[in-house]
Amino acid sequence: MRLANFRKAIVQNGYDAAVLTNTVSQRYISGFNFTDGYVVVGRERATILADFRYIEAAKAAAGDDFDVVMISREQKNILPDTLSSYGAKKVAYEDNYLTCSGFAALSDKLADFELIPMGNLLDDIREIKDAPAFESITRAQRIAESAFRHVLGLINPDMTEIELAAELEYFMRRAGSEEPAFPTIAISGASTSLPHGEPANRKLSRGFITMDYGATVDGYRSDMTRTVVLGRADDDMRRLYQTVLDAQLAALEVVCEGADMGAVDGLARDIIENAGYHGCFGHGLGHGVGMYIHESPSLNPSAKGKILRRGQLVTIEPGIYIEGKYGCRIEDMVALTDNGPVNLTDCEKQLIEL
Ligand SMILES: [Mn+2]
Repeated sequence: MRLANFRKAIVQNGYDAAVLTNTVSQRYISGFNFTDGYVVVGRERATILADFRYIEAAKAAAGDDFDVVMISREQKNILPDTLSSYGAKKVAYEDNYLTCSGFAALSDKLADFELIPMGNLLDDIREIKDAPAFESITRAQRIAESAFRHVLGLINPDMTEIELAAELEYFMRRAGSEEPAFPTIAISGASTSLPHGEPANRKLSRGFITMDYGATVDGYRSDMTRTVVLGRADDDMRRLYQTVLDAQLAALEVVCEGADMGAVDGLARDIIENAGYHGCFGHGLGHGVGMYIHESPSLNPSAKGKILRRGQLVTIEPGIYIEGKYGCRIEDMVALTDNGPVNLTDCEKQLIEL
């Protein structure tokens, strides 16, 4: 299905073939995960080009749709030779992902072909998730949720922020996560006013603890944020937490296929503004998640007029950050499926005091 969709786009754009150099694109299209080599897709044929380190695994992973050819010293021209065997002239390349030197090397290898930048061609296909993508993200999310419940029993004032991040990551790894979805955020006290603060080698402060993290399954990421309190929350903290939660629940009510992205953002933003937290929600409401942790679309004030589409997946993550004091964010992921919006996050979010 993925290969067929990509091939259709190749034909529609008048290309003869595409050379995929980005590992995420290669895995998405071929199902094979490797870090060096090429996936070549022509109008009729497709080939995985891998060296000795990967060739056995490539042969095992490749379905009927892909030829597997070894890159070796004796076959220096295997990439142009493969394209020539397709009869290709116009060849699309991944300008979004190649470095300048990577492009120079590719141009050198493919001097006899017309190279055309493919822009967002494949990213746009990947943005609309199929059922297996949603399943992988859901599995990753289930792992992240169990890690959350695990650390709730461990958090104490003698633990450092780095230890908390490590506990989350170790638990997820043992539960089958390929790697953290992104560098785990586990911050406490005054650091929680930094939306993307880094865990430090210092003991957890009393007050808010923000954990923003995810797992990876089949190359797909999950993304969740929970804010808990070490000790007791005072009235200001309770009011702030409840405002973030109200904003999130309101946005979750309206996010769906056909909704205006700017309007969903605005609904949550107005709740926070109207509660008196002016200028304290300085980032967008949400973003797409897939094989990258941040993908299209973006829910933010400048997305007015952009419409959410079936197959997209977005986070809903309002926050309030009081400079020098503390902050709070609550984040779920919503899939816009054929059966309507589905919140993939199944994790408690009433204020937890530890
Ligand atoms: Mn996020």
